[in-house]
Amino acid sequence: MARKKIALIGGGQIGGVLAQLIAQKELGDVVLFDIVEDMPQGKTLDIAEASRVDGFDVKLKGTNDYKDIAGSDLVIVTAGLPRKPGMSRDDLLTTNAKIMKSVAEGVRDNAPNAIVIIISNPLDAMVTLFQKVSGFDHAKVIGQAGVLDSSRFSTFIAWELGLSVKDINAMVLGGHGDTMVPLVRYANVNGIPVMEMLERKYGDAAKAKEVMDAMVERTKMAGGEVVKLLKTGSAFYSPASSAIMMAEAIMKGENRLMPTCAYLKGEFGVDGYYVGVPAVLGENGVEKIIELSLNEEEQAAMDKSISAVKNLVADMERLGF
Ligand code: TXD
Repeated sequence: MARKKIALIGGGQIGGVLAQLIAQKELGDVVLFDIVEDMPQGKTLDIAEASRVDGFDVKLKGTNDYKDIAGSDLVIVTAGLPRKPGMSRDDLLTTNAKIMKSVAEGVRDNAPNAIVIIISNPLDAMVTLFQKVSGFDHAKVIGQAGVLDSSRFSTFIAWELGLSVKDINAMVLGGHGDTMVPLVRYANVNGIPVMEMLERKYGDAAKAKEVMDAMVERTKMAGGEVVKLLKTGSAFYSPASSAIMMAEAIMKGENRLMPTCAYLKGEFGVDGYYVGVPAVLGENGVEKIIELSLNEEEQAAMDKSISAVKNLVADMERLGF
């Protein structure tokens, strides 16, 4: 089997961890691209020099030239700037949209057959823009948010129940913002509903609901919680790990079901927008979108989140993208 090639566009905090994880898992050869000179070359050299110790054997190349991504099977994009003090949301949207446009052109012209995972924020808008500029098949351009949001939710549930996180299954859908939708009813411990476990623990349905509400709230604010502690920059280990789970499903054709920012053509009552939904990821990118039956409350939360995504995309279009 020919060796896979994975290009990482953006060699900052997340890009660096992505390169290390891909190498350690031997998912493919890595090209780390950034506009900052020497930095991606330095990071890939550093990671390569751990290969003897870690026992991996892949090629790693740092570059400032898009030509080096030619032939990539997968591209993961983290290029973009975080919000700085005094910067409005529109300012950030304009800055990152400009960056994403140039990235989409670079990838389109040099790696036209790649499947693409976008991580840059504001996520739902950046995925939309990348697809529009590249013209790539919708199923081959996706965004990472839900895997991380779900992992955060699962972590909090595991801590609360005093159980291994390995047995927790929980999903967060919708846009990657404050309106995201943690699906409480579907959250389970190896099939047993989490709410049932909480009610057993507290012997009181109202208290169980209160505890769950707090975990839902913490999940929605989890990105900000990390930002506040780090002081500079945002979460990078967990976003990188989450994108790797998606990358692995695609590279290995695993057909794994995970919450993915995917393009909807009528599913969940949405037509023509990228939204976080359960999707099957395999060798062609999105193989299938799984439509869940949502109750009234869940559908209302989903509708709210979808309209936040629509507003974000409208803002981006208003700014000329
Ligand atoms: O789950 C999620 N989707 C997210 C997303 C969780 C956390 C953070 N999320 C977002 O990912 C975050 O808001 C940022 O938009 C991206 C990347 O986060 P990271 O922490 O890696 O940011 P860095 O360290 O600032 O790295 C960004 C790199 C940096 O090295 C820049 O030089 C580079 O992007 N950059 C570019 N690369 C290529 N091309 C262009 N034009 C470019 N401009 C900047």
